[in-house]
Amino acid sequence: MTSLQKVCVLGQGYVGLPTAAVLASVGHTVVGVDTNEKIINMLRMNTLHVEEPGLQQLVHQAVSAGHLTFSTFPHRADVFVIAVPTPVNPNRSADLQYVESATRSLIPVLEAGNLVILESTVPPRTVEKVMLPILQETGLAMGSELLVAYSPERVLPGRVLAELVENSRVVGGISEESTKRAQELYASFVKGEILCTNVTTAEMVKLVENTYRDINIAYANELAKICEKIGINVWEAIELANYHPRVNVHRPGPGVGGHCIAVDPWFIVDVAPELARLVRLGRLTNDSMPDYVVAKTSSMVSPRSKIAILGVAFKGNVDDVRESPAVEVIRRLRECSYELGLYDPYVKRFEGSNTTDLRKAVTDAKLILVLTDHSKFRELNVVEISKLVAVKRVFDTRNCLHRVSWEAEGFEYVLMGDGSCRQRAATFAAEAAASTEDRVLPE
Ligand code: SAJ
Repeated sequence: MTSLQKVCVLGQGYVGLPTAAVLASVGHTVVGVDTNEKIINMLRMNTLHVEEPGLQQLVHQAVSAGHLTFSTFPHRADVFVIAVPTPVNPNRSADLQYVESATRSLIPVLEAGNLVILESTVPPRTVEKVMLPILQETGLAMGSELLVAYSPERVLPGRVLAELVENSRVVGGISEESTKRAQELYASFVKGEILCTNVTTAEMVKLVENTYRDINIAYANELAKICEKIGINVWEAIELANYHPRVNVHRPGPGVGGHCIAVDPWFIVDVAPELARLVRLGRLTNDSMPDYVVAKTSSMVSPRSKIAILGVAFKGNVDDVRESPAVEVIRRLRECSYELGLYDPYVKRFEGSNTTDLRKAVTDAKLILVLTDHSKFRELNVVEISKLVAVKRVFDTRNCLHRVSWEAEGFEYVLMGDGSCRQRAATFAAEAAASTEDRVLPE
């Protein structure tokens, strides 16, 4: 067990705030730092800007126990954890301005023996090329007097507190001492394994994970298009393939959203554009899915008709719309002059309008278009919806509704990636012909 430390966590977003709270909950003295004064003032009044199960209570407890305070600038400490955003520039290179400014803000407070850990997702060699030149301004010897490490956050929104503690953690320092000290800090709250490597490998590991997922989803999306073309159901094909002990094909959908998987692969492209061909193709394939959904939707319902959209969030059971493929589909359908009714029980408001009124969204709709796999959609009152819509037709891009209930109410159920309806009809016709021949031939 490591000794209790004074820790400054820079960036109080969906990773920084939970990390600060968890560190404080095991007894470290933590200052949560954010340059956004509004956020800090809210946190001081115990109002959280991040919605995450259990977080409100954990922050409240840590603050009440005197282990967690908030500030707009870093204080002297033993350890500094940087968890700031790393968006992607319009030209798809990484925007490292927040990593740079957070690192720079440490210069006045750093002392010999301190440890600086970066957790933000970054292109490989960011610590070496971007942070170290700034940190050298302290005059401290890098890796011996000032310890520096990288450890990627790998938590899933909605499960952040559990995953912060339970997931394995990768830690890579610029020196052995840096790695060791960072490992000790994480060992104070991580129950999963702590895996040590060098700093640049640790940076790459995070990108390897999210890009694996992006390419896998791109493969599923490509399969969906192919299966539609050849008349089979991609969901069934993937499910059966996944029975193989070494196969795990992901799920097709209207595209990949969120601030991680839709962004991180570009950081690999950033460092080796000429080599990252598959990575780029995966990204482009997933980015093409909203177009595909819009084209299929347009073939089902004519412009100026009303479409009810179920789901605006980038994935199921979250209220986050960042990079959401649903937002892209909505934008394009509006451009094509469709009237849209939006329903999302998590997002609640989108572009200034209420999205919690299901009745309003589906009334007079000629199509129900499902774009997010919220679990709540399986419990929808189909009987009531069937009385409100103008045409009983559903296009499910996520395979997340209870198909039988919708078909029982007379809905035509179109599942993205399922070309089997056409094929089934052809199979029945062929079977009928074959059975006639069977009867005729022996005689
Ligand atoms: N999606 C599919 N098909 C699938 C799985 C996901 O279309 O089979 C879509 C989702 O609907 C969503 C997008 O992909 O639009 C991303 O969702 P996600 O659940 O795959 O990932 P995130 O962005 O919520 O979180 C990921 C996680 N990384 C991995 O699972 C490898 C998380 O552990 C990381 O901490 C997080 O990125 C991050 O911060 O990088």
